[in-house]
Amino acid sequence: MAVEEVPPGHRAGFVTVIGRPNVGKSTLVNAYVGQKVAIVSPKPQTTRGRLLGILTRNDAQVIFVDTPGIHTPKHKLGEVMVETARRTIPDADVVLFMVDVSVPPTEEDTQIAELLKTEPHGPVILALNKSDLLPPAHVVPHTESYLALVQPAAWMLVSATRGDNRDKLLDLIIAHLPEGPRYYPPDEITDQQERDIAAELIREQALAFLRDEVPHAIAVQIEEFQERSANLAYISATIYVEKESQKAIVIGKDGEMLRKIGARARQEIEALLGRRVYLELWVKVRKNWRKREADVRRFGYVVPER
Ligand SMILES: Nc1nc2c(ncn2[C@@H]2O[C@H](COP(=O)(O)OP(=O)(O)OP(=O)(O)O)[C@@H](O)[C@H]2O)c(=O)[nH]1
Ligand SMILES: [Mg+2]
Repeated sequence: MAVEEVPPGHRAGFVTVIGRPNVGKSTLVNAYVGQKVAIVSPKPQTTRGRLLGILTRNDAQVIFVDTPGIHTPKHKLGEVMVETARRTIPDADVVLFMVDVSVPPTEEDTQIAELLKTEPHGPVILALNKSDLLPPAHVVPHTESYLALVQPAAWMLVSATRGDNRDKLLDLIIAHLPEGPRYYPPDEITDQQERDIAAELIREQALAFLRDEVPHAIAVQIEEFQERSANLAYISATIYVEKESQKAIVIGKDGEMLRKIGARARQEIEALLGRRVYLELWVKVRKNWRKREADVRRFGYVVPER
């Protein structure tokens, strides 16, 4: 690949976004990239793998590494997720540690701060997210509690959804990146294939419509992805669950739930691909797959190689 011309002083590097589940890591990465590269939901443990969101400007290329929320795992899938997140730390030029500042630090935040003491890492920037939900009386005590946990190179109160301080945080991140040329062509926004994002968009709708443990027990596999014509793609996918009872819930009465998930997912995939999509969904049981190493791997959840 030819080295692209960049202006003098150009900065580039990898920024791993770590934090406990549900603090808004994927929301922030999507906002910076300007497109949905990572799915988002109000439920914890949405992101399951490492994925890139690439922001290219004239003066900088920031490669955000979105990671699964760090938590105490309860099954093999959880172990792979947490290990995946941990592994990104030593390779990053900047660690963006994100917390939910609207609440005080939790046990998981403390665990992550401990993790940062053992893993070698570059400068840490603390993103105090969800500042829009922070009651004024709590601004100082919450901020101080988080600053006591980790001594960051810099920190910022931010709202990923409302946009407050998002640009300032980005300037701070870029200021901590090394000078150098781009790693990726300027039009590249992620490392994922279209079919991988399509599978994630189906899982996102399952997370949106289903309750309790059911959405967490889901894995989505694309069976077929065909271009039927210049403006129509045919996609067939299987939604795997862990129990017969979950299968019944995902399908719903007279197939109503599956139709709802499919209709919304189809719209999202059409927006991604920029063409019409014919989406066919199937539901199958793979008993306790999250506990079985071979199944977890089969569904594509593997700790990435260095
Ligand atoms: N009020 C408010 N909500 C936010 C903000 N940022 C994210 N959220 C919401 O928080 C929820 C979780 O967001 P995600 O981006 O999926 O969180 P995550 O950290 O990637 O979660 P995991 O992938 O599970 O680790 C979603 O409902 C978001 O809309 C924010 O700044 N303010
Ligand atoms: Mg996420």
